[in-house]
Amino acid sequence: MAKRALITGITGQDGAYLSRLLLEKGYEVYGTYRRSASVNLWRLEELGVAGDVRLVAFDLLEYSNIRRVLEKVRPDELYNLAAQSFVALSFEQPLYTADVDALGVGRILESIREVDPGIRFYQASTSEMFGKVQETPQTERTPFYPRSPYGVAKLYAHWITVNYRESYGMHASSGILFNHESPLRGQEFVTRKITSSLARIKYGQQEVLELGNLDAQRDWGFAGDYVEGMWRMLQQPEADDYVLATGVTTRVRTFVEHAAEAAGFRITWEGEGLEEVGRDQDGRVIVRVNPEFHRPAEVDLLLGDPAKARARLGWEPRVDLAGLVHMMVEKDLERVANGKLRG
Ligand code: NDP
Ligand code: GDR
Repeated sequence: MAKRALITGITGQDGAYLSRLLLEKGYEVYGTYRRSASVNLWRLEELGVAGDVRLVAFDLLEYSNIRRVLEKVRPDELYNLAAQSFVALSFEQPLYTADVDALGVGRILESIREVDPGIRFYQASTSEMFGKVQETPQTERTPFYPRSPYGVAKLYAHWITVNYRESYGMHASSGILFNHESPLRGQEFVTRKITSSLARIKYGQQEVLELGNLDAQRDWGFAGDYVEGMWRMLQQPEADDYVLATGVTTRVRTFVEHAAEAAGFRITWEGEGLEEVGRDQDGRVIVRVNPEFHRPAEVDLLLGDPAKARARLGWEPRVDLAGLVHMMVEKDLERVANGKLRG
């Protein structure tokens, strides 16, 4: 009999890639969406899987709803990808973020415990939990020091997952995933903001790309590779926690330079701090710093060590930064050319 998976947050970036992967593996895939005036299925549509997943209305804020969904779907595996995932917004909506990203996970775990403790559970933990640098590269044993309400909420979610595993013997794993991107990334995140803006600038639909901290360093991988790691975690005999990362870190400004080059621009930086601008080969300012995009507290450097995932799960990232940048820029150029820029 086909295995049944329930993916929360199926309308997001990772939900789309994981759906495709599980469908290819022969799973019956159920996915949760938030009921609203217009449900956002564009990512599932772009991957050609929108018609193959079964959608269920669900909200992490409502315990009774979560419990009924579990009773109805009775999944073998539950991947909790749903979250308020934008770090910058968490400074504006800290309590909402905690309710969804922290308590929401407690609600799911309680529901699993009551409905069927045999359901295998994946929690979408994050490198944001490392926050202020304690050591690099960061591993499963690096101390946490979150720097945003999002990171703090995700830390609760991480530990409550560990706690249910240890208290009730549940197969609950936490994937500590470093930033992973794709052409399906939301445009509020810096990589896609860069690639979509440069594509618009290229076609004369935007003048300047405005950014915040150009010196933040991130370990950026490809989302399609990372969902494979999520699935592998749930196939292990024992549940555990794993870092997924590439082991390479890059500054935001370097990402801008690579993306600009892929879009046909050559960037030269000029000025310092809030006055810094990036000019193209014709001397036109196409990148500018806007303090509005700086955060009250920043995570300066993320660099992960995926050795444990490599050794135990046989997991390797396949797409490197250059491949990722090209994939994203090419797709956004194509979308702008066709008048179909989404996300
Ligand atoms: P997205 O922001 O693209 O997707 C988030 C999903 O969560 C959307 O489907 C959204 O629905 C849903 N959602 C938000 N709030 C609620 C709620 N209250 N109830 C139910 N569903 C809700 O995130 P990603 O796909 O990039 O990330 C997936 C998960 O992995 C998230 O938990 C994120 O925090 C975590 N993560 C992501 C990393 C990354 O680099 N991408 C790295 C590490 C962790 P809607 O479409 O209705 O808004
Ligand atoms: P992050 O991703 O906060 O790491 O969280 P994001 O792409 O938002 O920021 C990365 C870095 O770029 C800097 N930055 C900007 N960021 C945005 N969004 N917009 C800008 O204009 C800008 N300018 C500079 C940021 O300050 C930051 O340092 C992502 C999310 O997917 C989380 O859900 C996930 O848990 C972590 O990655 C791992």
